[in-house]
Amino acid sequence: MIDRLAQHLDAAAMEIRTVPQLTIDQPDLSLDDAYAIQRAVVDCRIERGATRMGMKMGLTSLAKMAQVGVHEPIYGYLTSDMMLADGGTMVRTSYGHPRAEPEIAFLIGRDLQGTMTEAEALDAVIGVMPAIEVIDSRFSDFKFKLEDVVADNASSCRFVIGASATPLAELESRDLSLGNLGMILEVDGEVVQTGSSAAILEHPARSLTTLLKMLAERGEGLHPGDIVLAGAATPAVHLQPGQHVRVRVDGLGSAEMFVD
Ligand code: 0L1
Ligand code: MG
Repeated sequence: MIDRLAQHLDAAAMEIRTVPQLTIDQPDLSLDDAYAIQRAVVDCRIERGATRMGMKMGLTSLAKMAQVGVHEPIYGYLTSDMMLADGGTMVRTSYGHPRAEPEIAFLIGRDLQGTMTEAEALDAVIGVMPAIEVIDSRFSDFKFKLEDVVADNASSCRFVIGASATPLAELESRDLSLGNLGMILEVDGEVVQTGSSAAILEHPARSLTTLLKMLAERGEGLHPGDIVLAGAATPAVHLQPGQHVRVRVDGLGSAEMFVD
């Protein structure tokens, strides 16, 4: 069942079509099943030549939870075929119904696994970057239950990371707190969403330790060079061809992309 459902979701992504929620036909699908399907979906990408680049946390803010009606954080994998260079262009018609959201990303410097304090996790962070996450659900109308969206690799689609990683010590030396950085999402130069990094599980470091705890439950962890998207600070906005999208984060700079 796991492989069959993973291939079903992978084919939907490849063929740019939506499918009914898995939980309609499989009402007893467990969260463990869903994470196993997710892993198999990612393996399909890896078999096509993509490489693992890190992890994303999803549904880490009240605004995001309210937008989709699922009320607990989830994680997914980032792979090389999802990465878009800063200032790069994404083709709208290659995806079903993509949306963009403003995020903060961590660059991890050493192996991390298990339960730890936020200070311990941050000690392994080389730097912090502004990021855009583009999400795209394989389910019609972005409607899903927790198990569906986990199986669908947390709606992963594309991501853009800002050009430079700011060390945490540098932020502190400028009297900026990672836990309360202003975040703006702009489309065509107009501000369409504003938020704060405090919306990300109250502090992005909490998103990192929550991810590590969830990964440890499946015997996994983070590795040097991993990128971790901590989660969005605001609801996501629909993307249309011709748009220029930029995320600005206080003290971290910006990340931008174009939609063709
Ligand atoms: O990155 C996210 O917060 C997305 C998680 C999945 C829910 C959604 O598709 O918005
Ligand atoms: Mg996100």
